[in-house]
Amino acid sequence: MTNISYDIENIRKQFPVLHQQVNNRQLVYLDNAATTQKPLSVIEALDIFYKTTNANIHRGAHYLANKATVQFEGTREKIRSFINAKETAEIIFTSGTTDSINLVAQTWGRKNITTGDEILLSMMEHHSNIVPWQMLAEEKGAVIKVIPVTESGEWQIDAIDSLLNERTKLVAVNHVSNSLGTINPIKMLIDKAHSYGAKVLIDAAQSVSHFATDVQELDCDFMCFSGHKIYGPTGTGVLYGKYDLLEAMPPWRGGGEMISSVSFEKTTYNSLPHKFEAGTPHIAGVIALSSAIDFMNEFQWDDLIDHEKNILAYATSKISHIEGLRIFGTSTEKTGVISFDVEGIHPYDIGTLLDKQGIAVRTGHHCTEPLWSYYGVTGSVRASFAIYTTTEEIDLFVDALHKSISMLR
Ligand code: 7TS
Repeated sequence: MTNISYDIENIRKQFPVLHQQVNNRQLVYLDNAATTQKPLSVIEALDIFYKTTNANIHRGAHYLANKATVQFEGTREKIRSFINAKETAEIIFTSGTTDSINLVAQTWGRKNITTGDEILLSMMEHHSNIVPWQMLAEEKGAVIKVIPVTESGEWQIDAIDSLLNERTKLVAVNHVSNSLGTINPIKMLIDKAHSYGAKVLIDAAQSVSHFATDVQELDCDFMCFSGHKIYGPTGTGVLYGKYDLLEAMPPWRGGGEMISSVSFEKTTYNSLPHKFEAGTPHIAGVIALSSAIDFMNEFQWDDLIDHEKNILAYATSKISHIEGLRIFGTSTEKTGVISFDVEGIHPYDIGTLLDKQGIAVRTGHHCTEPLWSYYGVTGSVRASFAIYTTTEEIDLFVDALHKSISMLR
């Protein structure tokens, strides 16, 4: 990555959506764990694609088709380099993390999981890393096991050894929790799981935009993320898989592009990665995702991490003394997420009053219902930060929070 200094004003200039009033107040966007805003370069890449290039890929021999194909495949190489995969064939484009996980469950899972096999998840998984495995387990008679969490929102490390055994076929966990921000010690789990012969899928939806990911160093078998959480377009996502695993997996969706030849007697399938990319993908989105990766590559990870740590520490110190306020997720290893509730007040009411003051947060269960059951609540208010969040915005948020609480008490 080339070094540019962390110039927050310049960064914010690149995000037009931030510069608007909402409910007659300056917008303060603190819902970045749900989706990040898009820099001009990404918005323009979509615009330019439709204005100058629009054509279907891998099909026509004409100029525009070739141009679109080169750009689309160029993104694949950019993603390979971004996560340090060995080969571009290991990068499958999907519509997002949810789609990637379902792909693995429906292909690798249906082929390799049988009765009595165990799938290990954690208590802090997003529903999209729970439900596809439950559906598979139900079909195959497999068993779901769960790594419990501690009060501070970290894995109960000493429970892990007793949960892994030779029946464990898959471990599927997030790198960072969307509800708590906890950065999980996945390398340790990957190594332990491998010692039992289990495969490991990492849900990196909440980590790829926060710190460097190196799939070869991690040695994970599968990894997935969504373009829209890394400043790219919605409807784009990535599944990384080790080549040999992907090669041995049957295709999932049938259709154009994923075949080598079709006859009514016998159809043969395309090589990787196309075997898993049936139909016309989100071509414009994938090409614009390349601009999102370029945007990320302009920074030094250390600068991004420092900025986020500073914002998190500042916000945490400003709200933690509020009477009756409880923060969920207090690990020392966490990204810029603060989930909280206030005694006697429903999170939704706080969220609604914050919105009236221009502050966008998320309230509810954030698709992690089992986690909230563990805490004995139905959900939280969640403020989540990004590359463009400023301390001035945190001040506006904290003032608005004080006002909201005093109105609701
Ligand atoms: N896994 C994690 C850890 C997530 O945070 C999310 C989305 C997903 C999977 C699903 O991603 P998708 O792009 O396929 O929808 N998380 C959130 C959130 O926290 N608020 O809105 C979406």
